[in-house]
Amino acid sequence: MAFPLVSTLGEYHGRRDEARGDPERYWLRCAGALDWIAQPTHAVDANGTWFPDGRLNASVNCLDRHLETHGDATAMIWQGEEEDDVLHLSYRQLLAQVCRMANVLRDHGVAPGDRVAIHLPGVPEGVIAMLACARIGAIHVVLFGGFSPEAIADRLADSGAGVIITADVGRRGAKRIPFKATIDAALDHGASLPIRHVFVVSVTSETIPMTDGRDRFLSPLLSVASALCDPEAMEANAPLFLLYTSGSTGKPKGIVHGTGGYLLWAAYTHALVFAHAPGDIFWCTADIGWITGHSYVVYGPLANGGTILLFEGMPSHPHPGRWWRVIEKHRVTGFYTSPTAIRALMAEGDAVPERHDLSSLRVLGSVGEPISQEAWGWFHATIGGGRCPLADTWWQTETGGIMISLVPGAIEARPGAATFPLPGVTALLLDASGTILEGEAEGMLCIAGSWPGRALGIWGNEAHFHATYLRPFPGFYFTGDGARRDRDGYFWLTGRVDDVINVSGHRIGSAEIEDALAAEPAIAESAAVGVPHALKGQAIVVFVVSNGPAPDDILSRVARAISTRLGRYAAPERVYVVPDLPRTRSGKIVRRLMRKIASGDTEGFGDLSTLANPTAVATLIATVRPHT
Ligand code: 6R9
Repeated sequence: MAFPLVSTLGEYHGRRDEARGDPERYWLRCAGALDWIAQPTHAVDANGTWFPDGRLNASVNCLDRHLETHGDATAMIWQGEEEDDVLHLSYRQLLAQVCRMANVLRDHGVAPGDRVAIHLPGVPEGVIAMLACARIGAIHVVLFGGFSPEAIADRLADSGAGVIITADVGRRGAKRIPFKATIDAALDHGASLPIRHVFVVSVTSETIPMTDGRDRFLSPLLSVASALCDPEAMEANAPLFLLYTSGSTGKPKGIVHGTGGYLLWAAYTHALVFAHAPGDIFWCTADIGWITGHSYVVYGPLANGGTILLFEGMPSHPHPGRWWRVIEKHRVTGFYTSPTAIRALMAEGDAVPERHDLSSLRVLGSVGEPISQEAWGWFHATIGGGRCPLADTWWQTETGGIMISLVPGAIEARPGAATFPLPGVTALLLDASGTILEGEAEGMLCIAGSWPGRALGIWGNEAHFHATYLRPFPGFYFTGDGARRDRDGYFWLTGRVDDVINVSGHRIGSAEIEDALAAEPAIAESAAVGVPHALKGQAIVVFVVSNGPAPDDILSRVARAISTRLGRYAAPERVYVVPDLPRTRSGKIVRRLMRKIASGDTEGFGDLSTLANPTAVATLIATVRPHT
């Protein structure tokens, strides 16, 4: 059975009303679209636990169950960095590879509930490793390729992973990214980490250092492993994966997603928003190290039996039309990417995509940050030929999948608006005092009630989940985002209202950067803020107060501290050395003021007399003005 269809406004209203009126019935019916080992008899219990008595296996839902109807259909097209490096894996072949990997893990002592870290470039083994973990009930922890060794060591320590799957190197154009060396450095850094095995995928034939007894190349192990592997019957609320993301506190959070509710949400939202149909070739450009890669490269489209496209390379290498070439060559039907990528590709000019046949495209999506009307218009007209619906999809790591989005055919688009909550999602706007705002309004975006994709919690810190998301506005899930609702009920996202900076769709907490700088002896204190940036959406601006006379190399020390502690992805755009940071009388740094000044907006500060040091503001303005 498939998900209830939504392709007209009437159907959208029908589903929305059903989900509201009788959620038990609606979600049990939707759950029928998955294959269960033990069918759930309840959708959600009083504690907000989804499908409490259901049992299933996510890899079976993504692979085995499609064999009967289309086992020889392509599950994955992999386009390598080199134009001629292409791999087509049928569902049958992908299942065999997943089983081999699962057997290697099992043979090395990986048991249900164990954490397996995955740190890989855009090779098929990334998807295979995730599904292999799912098959044996292990919890995967995919670590983004851009993390520094220290950032990786922190996440390995927090997750307690015993096994890592990595690659010798990653390919980025002519460059080689040292994946294995990064893991080695992370393990040197965290000498007490309980890592038993490091499995290495050979992307190239380069020789790399291997540690005896710990490191093994995967391919000889896979070639002798059985292609059959019994799937583990998992409880619906057994964790499927942890994924680290940044919040407004310094420590990244391991967001835990369960098996049943999460998988249902990934598949349901993929079917609805991308109007999934048999034969579709879906390309989500996200790295599997982000939630978008989990839900829309892997779980959603494979659970729905589609063909996924995985691309190893970069958008503009070796030529600016590389992505468009990939779409043309592989006849991609659904294309899901980020505003940052769209802005960069738009800047290359219309002649680039016009050289390619993009007529296979049927539906487009955008995710990760607010999309401007201009970028929306260009994507829709120049890439979608004006005929493909373009869904601006709002959601978060914590929500598991898309929450607010256009549904093709049902909702009329408005460029730059995420439009309406999907059936089953009740989105609200609250003011700072927690009062629900009605009609046309701007406020803090919250979600009432639960939905199947909601994260189970934060790894090792249940109370933190509650404090972060549920306590600010009791009774509601608080997203950390601001939004505006227009007269017709359309939602327009306005950006984070907390201290989270969104650089090219990557979440970075102000406190994470400030913590990294606290470790640098030359710096007494610092404040990091996000400012608008034409290509990245937001860029990081850091204010530092030096400890005594500022050393000449303070700027490079700032850069080094951040790239060592977090990774190059968090590099600041501008750094200012200032004598003092504005703070309240109770000692809190007022980032709001710094954000305004760093954005070049130096008027209308309101009453500064509540600051402990009001003169700091004039100094900041004088320091920043020549640069904005
Ligand atoms: C899926 C993902 C979540 C944060 C979220 C918001 C921003 C995501 C957006 C959007 C405006 C959209 N965000 N999609 N803002 N319009 N369509 O990106 O997850 O990495 O956890 O980031 O990204 O601020 O709160 P994640």
